[in-house]
Amino acid sequence: MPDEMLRDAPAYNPRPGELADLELLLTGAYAPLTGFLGRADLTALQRRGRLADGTPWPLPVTLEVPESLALGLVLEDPAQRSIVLTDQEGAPIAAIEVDDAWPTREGRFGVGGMVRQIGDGRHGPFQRLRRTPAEVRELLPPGRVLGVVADRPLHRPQLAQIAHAARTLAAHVLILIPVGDAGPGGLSPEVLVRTVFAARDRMPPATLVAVPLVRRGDEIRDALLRARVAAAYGVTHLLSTGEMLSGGGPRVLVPRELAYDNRDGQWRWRDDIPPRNRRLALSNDEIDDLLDRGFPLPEWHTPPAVAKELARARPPRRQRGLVVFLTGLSGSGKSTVARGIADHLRETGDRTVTLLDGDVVRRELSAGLGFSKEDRDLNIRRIGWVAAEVARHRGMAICCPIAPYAEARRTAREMATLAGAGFVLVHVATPLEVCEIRDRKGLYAKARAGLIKGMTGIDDPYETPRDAELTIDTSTLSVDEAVGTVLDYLTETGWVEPK
Ligand code: PPS
Repeated sequence: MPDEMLRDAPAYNPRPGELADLELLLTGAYAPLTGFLGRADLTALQRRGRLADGTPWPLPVTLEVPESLALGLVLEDPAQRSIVLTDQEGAPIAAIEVDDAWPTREGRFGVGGMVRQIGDGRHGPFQRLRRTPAEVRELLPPGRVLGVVADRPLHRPQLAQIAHAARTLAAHVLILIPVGDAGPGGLSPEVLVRTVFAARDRMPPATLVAVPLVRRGDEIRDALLRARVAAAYGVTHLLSTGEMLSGGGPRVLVPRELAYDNRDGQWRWRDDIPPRNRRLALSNDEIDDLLDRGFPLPEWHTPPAVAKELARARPPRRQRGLVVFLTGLSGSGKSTVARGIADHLRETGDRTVTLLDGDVVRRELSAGLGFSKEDRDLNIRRIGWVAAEVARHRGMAICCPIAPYAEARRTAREMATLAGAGFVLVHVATPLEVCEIRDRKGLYAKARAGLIKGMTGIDDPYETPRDAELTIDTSTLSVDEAVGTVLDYLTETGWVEPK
């Protein structure tokens, strides 16, 4: 269809995962797929793991649009069935010629059909590293190609496995770096790209390509899709990093576990090294723990250039922003403990401290809000947002609202995490009876007398946290002890420097 015919076509900006799929469709990485799947293919896929024409295919590749947009199309008329797909800024990337449309969920329609590139189709970060499968196949020397999907940083054991496999196969190495979403360890694509490049001089000659692969969360199917994409890029042998698979695509090599031999500093098969000379590769948790505490990753395990990138991406906890979030019933002692922590850290700590106290927040930030679920959720959202901003700038925010709902607390945690900060949830679990006896503000008495409604713990819910890092009870601890318990925890876990 000529482009003038697209002038009147509606435009739509797909979600990031759909845009990633779109790019893989346009570049041919999803060959033989040429568009988003329609119902016939989706049904066949669900029933038999194959497309309607019998081609094996691991995963649905789908596009959803608003109902109003889908209903405006006339599928029988080639001039009225296209949608222009744009990037986030609204620039056109491609057009889909819709040949199937169906309701999926409230207000949304699935659409299937061929996609066609508009302009150079480029969008998203890492443009310089993105190459189409055809471009890459062109670059590759003839012969075998060992593919590695580098979804984690490459440390010495992985590098040794790559070198060994490349040597055994006499293969050229092609490293595919998935940049569609954060990796399994939560590493951003940017960090992943930087760490993989930092390992480049420790690899046999290799071609590196960024590919917008997005994981769907089903390990086996995700691995099968990666194998398909790797095959499109010319990979003949794929070094597996996780789940094992067969069928379609390149041959998959399952590497044996390597260990460090401290007699000569070589990495070799674990079982070829006597146990007393053997050092096992560090687990991801061990690596994170070292970084969190500010220890250098050991050179026997990680090339210094890779270690440097990782330390840069994950500075020690004591240098990161932090949100300490105390939750508990009214009168549980949250504010008193929070003030104690704040006082202590203002005197001795390295961060600026912002105390987001309940009363102050309700006056300054949440004036006008009441105590309905909606208002409480909004209150916690606002507190969470401010706290995350404080922590983004490496400060410390201490919050002490009741925060009775788990979901709202989770949102606050998420916002802090996205800001690159720590989040420590402290459940101040003083029993209701004790809070009620204290009744500093007389609210419990009023609630019992039916004078106020919706009092947390009386006739309004409090969802006990299951994800608290710490639980304290001020009916069995003095204020000083409670403050001490929190400070000890923060010191032991590396968030606060010991003084
Ligand atoms: S929430 O649920 O997190 O939004 O609540 P929060 O902002 O922490 O406000 C709690 C304080 O408001 C007073 N108050 C009530 N609490 C609970 N339920 C009802 N219905 C209610 N009405 C007023 C109460 O004094 C709380 O203060 P604290 O410091 O927790 O005792």
